[in-house]
Amino acid sequence: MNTVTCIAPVNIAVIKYWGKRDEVLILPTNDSISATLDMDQLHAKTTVMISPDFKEDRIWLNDKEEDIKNARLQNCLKQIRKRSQLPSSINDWKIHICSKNNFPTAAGLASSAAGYACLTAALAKLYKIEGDISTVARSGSGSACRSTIGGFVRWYMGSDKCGTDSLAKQIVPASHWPQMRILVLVVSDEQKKVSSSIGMKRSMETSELLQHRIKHVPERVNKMQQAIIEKDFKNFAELTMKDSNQFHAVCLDSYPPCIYMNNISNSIINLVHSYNDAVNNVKVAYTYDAGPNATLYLLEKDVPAVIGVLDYFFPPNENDTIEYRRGLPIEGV
Ligand code: 2P0
Repeated sequence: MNTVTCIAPVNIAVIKYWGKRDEVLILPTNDSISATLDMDQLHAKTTVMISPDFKEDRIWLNDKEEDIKNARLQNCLKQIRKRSQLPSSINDWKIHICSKNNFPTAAGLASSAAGYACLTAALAKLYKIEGDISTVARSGSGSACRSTIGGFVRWYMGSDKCGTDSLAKQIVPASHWPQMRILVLVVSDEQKKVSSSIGMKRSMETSELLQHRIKHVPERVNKMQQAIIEKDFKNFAELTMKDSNQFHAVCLDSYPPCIYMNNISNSIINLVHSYNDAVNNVKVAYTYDAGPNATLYLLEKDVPAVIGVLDYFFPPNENDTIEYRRGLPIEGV
């Protein structure tokens, strides 16, 4: 086979990854947990080709040629070629990579996660690699390891120095909790000013709160895993919101602060708490990545009522492109 095309979805963390203990190998300071979205929704699509006619490795991202010498890209390529099952004569051929996202890049919608997961999956297929590929995706972008697997996924921080045990594993498939839905509210599709990599480096160097967080995340991760296994939405939702809030508090505690959310993001937080108070239950949870866009976790039966409230307070714009009427299911791999 000379050409392989793969699709990999975005994942949205409910326990956030923020901080590296090794910048080069991309080893995190804590475990994290996410849900991988359905394939049909926000995703990256990558085609890789190998040919004796290609003179050099090349990559195009969203129709624009990028530098193949990028260190993270090279990390992935080296690992893949080392594990390749192709005959060595073919292994030496050059490759061309073409990748596209169907959503805004670098706007806090986990574009690098989907991108590197997709690239890794396509290369693994082309080079006939078997076994775990999450460690390869991780070396491209940390959160990408979680997008190589469907359902609810835990990225174990691992303990060895080479990173061989810093990998993603499925907690449960999407079919375990088929009522779970995700609404992505695009507040802004502008590129973020401080990239996640720079932001988390700054937090590691300057935030005392991050040191506190690192000590307490292990307990929270276990509680979250339990809530998912027991399908306990109330605990799941409260842990999700608290973790998002703590992550953004760490960002503000960094110096200079990383300000990812804006006034609309904050209004959505207030709206979610007001809604939960009004119905006297925890029906919706928000979470924010390194950007102003909100992701809401809720159950299918509550989607119509929540969308009604959102439409009332944030009337849909004629130009809105992302269809969120039904809520996005998580991926059922
Ligand atoms: C997460 N984020 O757990 C957290 C929450 C952003 C906020 O993982 O430097 O793009 O490539 O490893 O993977 C974004 O971090 O950073 C991220 P690198 P990555 O989803």
